Parts: sequence; C-alpha cells; structure tokens
Amino acid sequence: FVLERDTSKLVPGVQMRQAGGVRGVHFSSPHTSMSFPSSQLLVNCDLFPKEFSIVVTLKVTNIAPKRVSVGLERTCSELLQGQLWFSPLRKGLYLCDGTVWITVLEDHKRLDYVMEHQVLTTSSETHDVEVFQVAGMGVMAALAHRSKTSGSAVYLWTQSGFKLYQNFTTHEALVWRHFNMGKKVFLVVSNSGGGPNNHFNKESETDFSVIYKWSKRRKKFVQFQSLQTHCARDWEAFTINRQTYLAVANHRQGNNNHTINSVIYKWNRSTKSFEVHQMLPTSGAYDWEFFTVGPYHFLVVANAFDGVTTSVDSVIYVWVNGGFQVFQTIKTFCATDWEMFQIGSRVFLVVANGHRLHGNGPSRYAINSTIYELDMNGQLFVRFQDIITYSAVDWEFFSLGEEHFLVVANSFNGESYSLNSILYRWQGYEGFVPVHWLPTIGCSDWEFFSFKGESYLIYSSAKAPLSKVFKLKTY
Ligand SMILES: [Ca+2]
Ligand SMILES: [Ca+2]
Ligand SMILES: [Ca+2]
Repeated sequence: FVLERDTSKLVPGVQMRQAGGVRGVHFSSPHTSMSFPSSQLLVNCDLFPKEFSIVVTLKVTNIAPKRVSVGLERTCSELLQGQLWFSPLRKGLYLCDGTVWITVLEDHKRLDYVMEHQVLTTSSETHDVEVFQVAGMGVMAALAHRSKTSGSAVYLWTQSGFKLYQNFTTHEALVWRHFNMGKKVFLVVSNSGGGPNNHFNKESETDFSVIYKWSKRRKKFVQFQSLQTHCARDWEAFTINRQTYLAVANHRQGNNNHTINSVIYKWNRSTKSFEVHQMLPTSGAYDWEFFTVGPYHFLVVANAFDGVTTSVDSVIYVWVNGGFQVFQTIKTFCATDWEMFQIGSRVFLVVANGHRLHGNGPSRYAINSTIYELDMNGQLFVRFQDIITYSAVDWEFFSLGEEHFLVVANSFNGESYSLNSILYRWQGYEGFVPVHWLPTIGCSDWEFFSFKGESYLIYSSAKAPLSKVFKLKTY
C-alpha cells in the first residue's frame, strides 16, 4: 500500500522502506503500545530471528489505500475512504471502505462466554430484527413490532445499547430487510395486515410491503415504494450482474390459501422503481435465502404449509439465462428459515423445521432441523447433520476469529414458550456441538453483529415486549 507522501508524518519507530519496486512499513523498536508478543506468531521457533516480516496481501476493488493511521478509532466515512488504520489495542489492521472499517488482519479471538448486555424494552412483541450500517450513523436495527397502534421502529446503537431512533406506521409487521444500491441505503418492511380477514378471503387493505430510502439530508428513512404482498414473511435482496433484485416470500392469501406465487422484483433504473421480474410458486413461503457459489447464483425458499400438511418440499433454485430454475427439492417440515454458510471451501445450508402436522393430527414440535452440505462432484446438497430443535424459527451463523458458530431460535416445545436457544460450535468431523444454552421467551429471531471490535448477538421475542443484546466475551 501507498503511504503518506510526507514520510516525516509517520510515527517514531516506523519507517517506509522500498525494495524491488515494493513499498512497505518497517517497524523498528516501535512504541510499546504497538508491540505484541511475537511468540504467538513464531510458535515452534527455538531461535528467535533478528528480523522478520509480516506480509499483508490486500485484495481491494475500486479502492486505492491512501494512508495508515495508528491509534484510536476515527469514524469511517467517505472522507477516510481508502485509509488504513492499525489498532494496537485490538492488534488489528482495518481498511475504511467509505462506510465501515473492514478487517484486513486481526488477532484470532476465541469465544469465552456470553454476557447480557442490554434488555431493550419495546412497544410490543417483535417478529424480526434486521441489523445494518448507515454511513455517518453507525449500526442500526429495525425491529418488526406486532402492534398496529405503536407500529415498528429503527434503533441506533450507542455505547449503552440500542436507542429508539425512528418510528414507522406498520400493521402487524413481520419482517425488515435492508439493502444498498450504490451508496444508498434502503429498508423494506412487510405488513401482514392484521392476520386472516374474516370477510371471506377478502384482500386486507393493510396487506402490503413498503420500501423506505435513507435520506442523508433529513437523517431518517422516507417512504419510497409500496408493493402488494400477501402476508409476506421474508424479503431477500441480492445482486446478479450488477442488477438489484428483491424476492418476497408470500406466505398466505386471504384466510387459507397458501399455494400462491412469491415474486422476484428487479430494479428498473429508468423508472427508478422495482418491477415484477419472475413469479415462483410457493407453499406457505416463510424465507428466501440467496447465495453465490463460484459462478452460480442460488435462491432457496422455505415452504412451510400447503393447507393440509407441513411436510412439503422446499426448493433450491439456480439462476439460468436471466431467471431461476429448479435445482433441487428438499423435504422439510414447516420450514421457517434457511441459512447458508461457508467454512473454508465447504458450502452448507441449514433449515429450521418448525413442526410436523398432517391434517387434524397432533403437531410435533421437537423435531430435527438439518444441515446440508454441497457435494461439488454430485452437484447436490446432501444431509450432513441433524439437530433436534423445538419449533425452530431461525438459524444464525457467525464466526469469531477461526471459530464458527450456529445459534438456533427455539420458540415452542408444545407446552411452553420459555426455552433455551442453543449456541453450537463447529468441531470439524463432529459437526456442530452445543456449547451455550441461552434462556429465551418466544424467541423469533437471532442476529449477530459487531462494532468497534466487539461482537454481539440480539434476539427478539414474539411473546414479550423485549429484545435482548448479548456481548460475546472473547479471550
Ligand atoms: Ca432477521
Ligand atoms: Ca434466512
Ligand atoms: Ca436471523
């Protein structure tokens, strides 16, 4: 990377060196605040070398790193785009992309334990949390609240936790999703319209979704576009070939019609609006998950119910010639969520199975949710691990240093809504092994986020007007 032109500005003990057309920084007896025990780097090394180099390879698109700053964090904004920041405290190197600091190099962290950080009292019960970043603002969370009278809200992350930032009029909101187009930030919320309508499947007037756009000038979200949806349980945003798409999971139309179309919308640059691109038949759709493997784009739907049984096929689609085609079907039981994650070069998909129900028979809530792995040779997802869950409604994958975790939202065991969500750690050959049990009430969603080098989990409750933020204590 290119350093300050004026090399006299560099901190003492740091020199710029050039060799063979390559420029670098040379640390010689740097200030103690910048040093770290080299034994962590040079394990199995009997003789300590007099000099050694740490080579940092930066793969950066469109950004030419300009300068390196050392010390305390400054807010990453457009002004600092391309700036590198070395934090002696966190022993990490970060790059500002104009909005957030991207980790280039960081000391490996390991999860020690989980601490309660904030109990966020909300105006009503919450179906979904969406955590996102806005340039110049920081971390924000949109919560889909049940109550029609108090609506939903966006919260801003502060030192003490999330604080109410903006209220929205919503009608039994089910889900929020954020997405970016260029530097612009958008949010979409689904209104379920207050549940099944009593008037013979009559379309509810409040069954629609609204897209909001962040106004930099007004520092708030403003209404942008409304779309007709049907008890939309999920919105997914993605880009293919630099085109932006939105997929909505239409769960149910009227009282009991679950076998309906879900819709893929495409951004039209000239009309500056989202327009219908493709319709896909779904059965009580609950979730869309988009992911890319190599040159292939996939979209998987969680189908929950066809009107008779929850034992229905969920479908993985692949993008071919400008549209999605069926790639594979997987039998699921009231599928409520798909989460895709990668560990090294391995690609996994995990499904949250809600319950088994057929006709008028009793429902079973303690059932397996399954992790599938993509078999690159067979070009199919194959069963990798079954995990028992209790009316699971969400899986969240996250990594801390070199460790990988999954947390499941268990919502109901047939008798109670007060039960543990379980945090599993990746243990290679053994798969995911339970490591932490977190008591929750009517858990509806888990989200992972990190800020200023600290990592957090937030969960929302569909049964109590509170959400909780946990801090992940590392060592
Ligand atoms: Ca969520
Ligand atoms: Ca998902
Ligand atoms: Ca989640």
